[in-house]
Amino acid sequence: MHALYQKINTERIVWRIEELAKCSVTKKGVTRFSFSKENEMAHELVAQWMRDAGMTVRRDGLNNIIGRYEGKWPDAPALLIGSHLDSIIEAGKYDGVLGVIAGIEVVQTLYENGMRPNNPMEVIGFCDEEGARFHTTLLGSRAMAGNLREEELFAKDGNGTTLAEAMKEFGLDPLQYNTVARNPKTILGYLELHIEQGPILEQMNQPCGVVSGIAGQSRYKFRVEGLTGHAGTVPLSLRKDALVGTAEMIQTIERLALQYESLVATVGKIAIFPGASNVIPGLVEGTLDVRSVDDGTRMTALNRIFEECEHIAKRRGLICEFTKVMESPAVICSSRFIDVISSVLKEYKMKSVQLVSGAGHDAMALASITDIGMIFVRCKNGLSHHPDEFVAAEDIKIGTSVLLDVALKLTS
Ligand code: HGY
Ligand code: MN
Ligand code: MN
Repeated sequence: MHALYQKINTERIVWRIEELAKCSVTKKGVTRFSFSKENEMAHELVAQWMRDAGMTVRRDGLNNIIGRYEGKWPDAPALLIGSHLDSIIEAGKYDGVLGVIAGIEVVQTLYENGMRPNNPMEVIGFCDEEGARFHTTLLGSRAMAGNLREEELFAKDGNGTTLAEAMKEFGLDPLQYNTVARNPKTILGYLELHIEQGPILEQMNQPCGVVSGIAGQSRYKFRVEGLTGHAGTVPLSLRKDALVGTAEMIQTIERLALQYESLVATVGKIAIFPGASNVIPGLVEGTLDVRSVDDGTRMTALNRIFEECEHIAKRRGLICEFTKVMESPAVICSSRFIDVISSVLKEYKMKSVQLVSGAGHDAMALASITDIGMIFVRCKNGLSHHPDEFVAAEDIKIGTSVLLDVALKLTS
């Protein structure tokens, strides 16, 4: 445990998390979409705290916010420490935010104690990891990894605003999106502290754990088209009811997913058209999210889902279309980072619990250009993507201190 453990200012971390939680369009939980007023408020606060921590601050072409703390070797590759500042709808306070605020605290602790690592450190607040607005997840981190596709600039939000238009409103030139890509030679690696968003660390009574890998994910949108009709006059046997057909498909998706140990599948969003109580639904639009640590399992399950949904559609006289929104293979964390994190956890007398993350993170985007490492922090009842998400101050302190020690071991 580094001598700086006592210098970590937990009150300041907790206060900053609370301040960011106020940057929300909803009172219930936190709702902070990318390229929104609330996101801008959060970025202004984070920029100030980065400056208070002795960092120079810039924003890149996708509105990722980046603080840099110079090391003794200014031209050496930088250690990136980050997470995301956007949220889902009615989220908790810690998802993403904890990793950014803890990263700032690591640098501020070094700065306030006159310490300089050999390598520079950069703290990054990614603009859009959740994809809650445009369904374009890992937007800022995939752009930084050079993997954003131009067609994604035309993804639309619920109001029909494209990503490109939202970027322009922020004074950004969408066509410059590819200037965000980082040269891998300038990066030592990427480290992310994140709440576990699951129950394992709590069950094992461990404040922190080390992530061994992140599940791959496929995100699709779908349309099921039938025939609108009068709810009072069309006999059931003659209907092409898009909603009843979708309901059968959703149950089939669950039945298929249950056949694969490591797989999860979720229909998280559906919209029914025309959406009147006395009209047979003629169209349903929705989303499908399928994940597994094993890419082969995920692809096999996806193909079976498409096949069975096609059979249901045919039998009911419906048209069913799935369109891929994004796909990210499972990633393995760097063994070097896993070893360093595990050794620090042992110094803290913790078991070095290794976990696979079912949740996606910006680290999976950065994995395509640099070594990645993730530290999980216990969260109450494993609850996340929920307003009651909670992390104890003591675990925040331990997690931030582990992050500090790991960062120093990697840059000294
Ligand atoms: O969906 C996820 O896995 C993450 O919260 N973006
Ligand atoms: Mn999340
Ligand atoms: Mn997250």
